[in-house]
Amino acid sequence: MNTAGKTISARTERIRKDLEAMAAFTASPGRGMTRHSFSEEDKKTREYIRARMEEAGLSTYEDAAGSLFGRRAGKRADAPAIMIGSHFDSVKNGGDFDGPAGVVMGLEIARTLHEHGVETEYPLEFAALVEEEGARFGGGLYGSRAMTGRVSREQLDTFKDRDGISAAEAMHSFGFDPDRIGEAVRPKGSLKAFIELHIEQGPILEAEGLDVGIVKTIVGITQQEVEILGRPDHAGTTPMDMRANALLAASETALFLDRAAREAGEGTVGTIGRMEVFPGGANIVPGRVFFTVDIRSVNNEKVTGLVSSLGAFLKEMETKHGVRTSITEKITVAPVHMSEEIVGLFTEEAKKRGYSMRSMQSGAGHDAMIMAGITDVGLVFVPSKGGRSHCPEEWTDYEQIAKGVNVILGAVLSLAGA
Ligand code: HGY
Ligand code: MN
Ligand code: MN
Repeated sequence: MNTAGKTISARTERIRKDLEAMAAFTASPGRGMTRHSFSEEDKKTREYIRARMEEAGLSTYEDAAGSLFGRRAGKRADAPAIMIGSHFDSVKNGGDFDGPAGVVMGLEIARTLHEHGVETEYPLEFAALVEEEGARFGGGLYGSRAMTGRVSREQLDTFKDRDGISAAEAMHSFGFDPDRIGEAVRPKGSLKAFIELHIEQGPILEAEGLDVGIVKTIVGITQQEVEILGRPDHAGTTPMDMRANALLAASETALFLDRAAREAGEGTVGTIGRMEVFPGGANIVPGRVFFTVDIRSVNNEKVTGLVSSLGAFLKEMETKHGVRTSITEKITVAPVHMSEEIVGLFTEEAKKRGYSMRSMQSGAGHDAMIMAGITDVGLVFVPSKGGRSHCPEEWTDYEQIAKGVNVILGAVLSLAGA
């Protein structure tokens, strides 16, 4: 979209500067990015982002859930806002781009509009969302779920980190009152759109040598937590046929999930990403095992079907191994389709700028899939080097990010009535 006849564009060096600065705020220097919500690293990152928002002329605020926003007024003060951004927390030992690339996209758009003195009809809100990964409290997509009324006050007490600190306690330590979580809900009609840029976290764009991916669908996701209770016994004196070995039941369940996901087809995936064995002694038969389950598919029936067959399998494990099992749902989101209008605007802008592109499905979850519950959403992917993500090797060239920013900038200028 031209502004007074000229096409305004992002500046790569500012994108690089922001991402390099934020990359320093990690709890695992030298071993990738570890930035849990409401941590020291969160605080440093949040303050860095807030400073850049204010430099870009935005008025900043934090909502009751702890997400940070920078607001840019539009000519129509009471018009619904266009929200632009992503999350700034990370997985453990993850990469520097998953989340922050989308937050920096927002900062760069805000700066570009500011320096060109662009006025829009609609107000804009640039978002830096917390706890999308759920790496600290489990479940995830927390900032967007809070805005859409999908975080209860009770969950803030029950969702705990590995040290037993609840989300409510962590929020409190950061100056947020968990009792006010309901105030984070965005009133119906208060948003015109939610637009996110994200790294692809997969191999397609790089393999096909494309500049941007325009996401049409995000897969359905469920994350569950399983506990298997057997009996801790002496590893030397307990005969093999007299054991209630929780790890054996857990191991057979892992093999079951892998097989069932492959057999489900349609790109369905099932993963056990975290497993903890207790009491964890070399000479003790495992009495308790905790593990996470992550199941995704573009076909929601595959997700629900896999969850129920997993539950049935756990019951079989109870009989076979003399253990007790429990399964707790942390989050479940159905597949989501992006706004056709916004997909069209992205496509048009990419064409105008001569960028190569393709439409895509996202196997990763994003805040956009939750925001789709209250407004139109759009999501642009930029390539991931080697398709890698959620690891220190995660990388996207800054010029590639700039192209994604330009595609969104053009769409925002159209949507916001510049
Ligand atoms: O798990 C996901 O897909 C995202 O990275 N939170
Ligand atoms: Mn992620
Ligand atoms: Mn992400």
